[in-house]
Amino acid sequence: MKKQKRLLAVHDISAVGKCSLTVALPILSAAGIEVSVLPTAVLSTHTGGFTGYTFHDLTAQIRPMMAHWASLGIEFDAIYTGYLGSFDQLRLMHELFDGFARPQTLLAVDPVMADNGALYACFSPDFPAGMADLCARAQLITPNMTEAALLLGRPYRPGPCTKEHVEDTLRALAALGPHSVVLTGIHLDARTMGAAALDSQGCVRYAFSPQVDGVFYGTGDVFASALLGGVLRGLPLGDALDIAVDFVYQGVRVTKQAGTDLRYGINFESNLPGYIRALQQSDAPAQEETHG
Ligand code: PXL
Repeated sequence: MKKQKRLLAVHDISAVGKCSLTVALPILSAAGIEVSVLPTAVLSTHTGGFTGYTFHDLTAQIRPMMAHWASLGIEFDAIYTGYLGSFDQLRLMHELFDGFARPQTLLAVDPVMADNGALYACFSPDFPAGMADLCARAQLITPNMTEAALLLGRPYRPGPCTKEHVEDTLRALAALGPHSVVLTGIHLDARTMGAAALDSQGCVRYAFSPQVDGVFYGTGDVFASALLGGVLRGLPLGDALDIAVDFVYQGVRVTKQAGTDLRYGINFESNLPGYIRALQQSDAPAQEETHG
């Protein structure tokens, strides 16, 4: 039996409205990854669509938790950061990487901070530059098109966009430092939605699904978690991309069909068995051999 990979997921806990940790935990667990958590804040709901939410910041807990793990010699095969609420938390992520990134540790940064052309209201205009410094240390980043524009200090161009624009953006993001870049929320035409990946060899891959109208909260977290599950199982980035795009699409499709309140997030749970099957079918033969 292969050694199980241990991942540290650094996100907030939004108690209601599936996103961040309440999404990362079940999806990465379904992928067979051991998930440890570093909660950055506790909110009664996520901040999109709900009003009057509570927010309890956990920044003061981060350094003591890291010190305890270091004292125990705890190691992680991957560190996956998502929504970070402040410059203090960005600085602490650098400390986390300094202390826990070994040469083989996968550092994945999802620079959650913006969508639909706008920075989330809770962030100051200089936050994207701080996030870009964290992205520079990652092996894999997963911005949407708005976050990509902010990381690069370029104007946001609403879609549909051209492949030239997508690939120029991918390469500019890779020039910041990460080995691999996955751009989400790409429309090349009005009927499809998808993502594009630039791998460490410089190859570009696209994956698309039909466009479903509506604002679907937490889909960025569902996507990044599903992608990372595939990458940590040893799949090529392009195969992990196909699986993650389809997984998000299936969740969005059944949620739209059900007609439920979209603020609660998408029903990804119904297709977790399909996600696991897709991962198993794509497992590299070389990896299978090591199981035997
Ligand atoms: O899904 C990203 C996210 C994570 N955490 C919180 C959020 C959001 C998006 O709105 O509000 C607290």
